[in-house]
Amino acid sequence: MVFRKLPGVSASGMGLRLSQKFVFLLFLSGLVTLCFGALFFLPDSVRLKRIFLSKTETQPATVGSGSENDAHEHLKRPREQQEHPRGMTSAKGETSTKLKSQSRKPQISHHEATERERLVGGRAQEELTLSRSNTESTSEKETSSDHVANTDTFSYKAFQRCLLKQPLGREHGKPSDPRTNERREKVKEMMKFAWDNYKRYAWGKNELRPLTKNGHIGNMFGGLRGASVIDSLDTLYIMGLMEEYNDAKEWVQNSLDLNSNGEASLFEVNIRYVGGLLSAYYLTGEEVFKSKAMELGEKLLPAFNTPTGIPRGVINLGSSGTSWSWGWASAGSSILAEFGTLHLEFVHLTELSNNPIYREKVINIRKLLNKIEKPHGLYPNFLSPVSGNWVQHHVSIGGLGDSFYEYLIKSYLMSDKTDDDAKAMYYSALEAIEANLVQKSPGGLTYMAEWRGGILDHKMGHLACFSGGMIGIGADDGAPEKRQHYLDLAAEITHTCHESYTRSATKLGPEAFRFDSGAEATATRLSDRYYILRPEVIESYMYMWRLTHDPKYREWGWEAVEALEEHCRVESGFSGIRDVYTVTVSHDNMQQSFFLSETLKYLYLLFSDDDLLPLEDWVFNTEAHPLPVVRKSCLQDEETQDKTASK
Ligand code: DMJ
Repeated sequence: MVFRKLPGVSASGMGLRLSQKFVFLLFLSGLVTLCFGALFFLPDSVRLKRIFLSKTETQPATVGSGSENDAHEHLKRPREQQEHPRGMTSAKGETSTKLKSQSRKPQISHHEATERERLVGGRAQEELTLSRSNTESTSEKETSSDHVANTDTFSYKAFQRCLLKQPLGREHGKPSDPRTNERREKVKEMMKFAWDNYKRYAWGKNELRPLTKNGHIGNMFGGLRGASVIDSLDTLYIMGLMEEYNDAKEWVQNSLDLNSNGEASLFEVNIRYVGGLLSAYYLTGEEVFKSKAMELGEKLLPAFNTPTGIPRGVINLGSSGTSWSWGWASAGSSILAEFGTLHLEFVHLTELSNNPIYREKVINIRKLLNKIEKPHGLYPNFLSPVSGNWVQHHVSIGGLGDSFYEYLIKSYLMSDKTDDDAKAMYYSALEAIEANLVQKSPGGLTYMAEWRGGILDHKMGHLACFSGGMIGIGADDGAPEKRQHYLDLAAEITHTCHESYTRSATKLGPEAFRFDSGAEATATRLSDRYYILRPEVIESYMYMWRLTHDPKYREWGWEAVEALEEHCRVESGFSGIRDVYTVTVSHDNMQQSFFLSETLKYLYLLFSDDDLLPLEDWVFNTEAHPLPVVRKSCLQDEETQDKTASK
């Protein structure tokens, strides 16, 4: 019928001229291709897409899946019988063979170790659009036999014997000074209050909305739930809130469903969920945390299927394993603070599974970053996962860059000081930062500016305030002539961040503060005035206290407690505020999960003795989840002894 209306076309179509037939066929085939192509752009949940595409998409590598039993079953199968991970390709990394044997004798007995049975736990990227780009494969194909867990399972007992000290100290870090103890008890009460309200109004959701008394899910975790539960496990445990900890554990056992099919931030899932579960496992020895961490870790692997092995920021947690770059990131790039903040957790995934793949993925990232040319020795925030080149020359120690630097020094510390590449990269990055970004304000405040292709932006984000603590913990391993200098620099930065708090009406710090147009550590833009219960300033107080025992850090921490109580505590939890410069506060109705995981934990540690989670044994991931130092040779010795004894 349609044809009849076209000039020169007969009703039957049989009378079409050859050229017209050709054009028509061309049009038809174009249409079919377009329809098929459109399937790729449908959400994974659409049935049509699953029918047409399910067989061809990438599958994650196998370590075991589903339940712990499944995982163990898988590990028992001989290598050649193991399923080939369909479509899974390797990063070009190589297994680190650098871990030197450095036997450090454990100072606690086996008995002491087992006796401590408990008493025995952002970036506002939500609601952002994602830009889809193709999931490429690395050229180097990985075979299943290259990356399977071997049958030696991790020995928790051997791990405990390799710790230098008891994780919770002799009296769970109780300070002898009664006033400090009272302050510590206050922080514990805040945690209980935050937790109880979360449990009452938002149980199983990701965060509590304390004003509207309901839960928030958001879209950062790809459909995973319970971010506040996972982020709280270790905080509850170290505070001795055992009833609450047991509720959290039970929730993980019975309700943490990892079979979601949504788009998640690789970074956020790693630091909160993987980090939180790993930490809970190492502190308690509960197998459920380990098996959930392993199951989740496996789901993150397809994000690394790019030509360079640099992962994309967003990953589908379902079987498709597709990954994307954030829509707001320049030209499909990956973000330094995201792909650079996987190392600690991934090393532990390898430790626990005996599967080298996790370590290889992050070593590959490290190698690429080490090799690539860096402007003035600096690491820009955006990198193409396709070409492996920088996409923009924006450098920041705050958002987008921050935890990459943190993970360099912490990787070194967590390796029992054997990871020399991490060490070298950290100290040369720090040198470049000092030479290019560290500034002194007219009023004498030391700060870290941001760098945009050589032009300085005299702004420091709240996020950048973690750097006081970072530079502090790295001071001792710097060149001998630089050690005191690093400690001084750490103290100066921490002082500046404290100033950003004291210069506000609420005594809480803004999201970003500036040092231009007459400003000194104050926000000059309305949009920078908010405080969302972030931990970084308090985190630096905690580290600086441990390093110097200067009482001012505990005083500053207490000022923050008072301000949080006065301005952020509401009837049903804690909330962020929209403007730190006015005491008639407007609340943002969100109790962030990192408030329970980081802010309150760091405060509690600040008022505890140093033997609660001693820094000789524990390294905190960027979400404040403690991960143990890996003492390779000690672990091997202990495991061999166990095997000999059991024969
Ligand atoms: C946390 O999720 C982590 O500390 C991360 O590194 C940065 N942002 C938040 C807290 O501010």
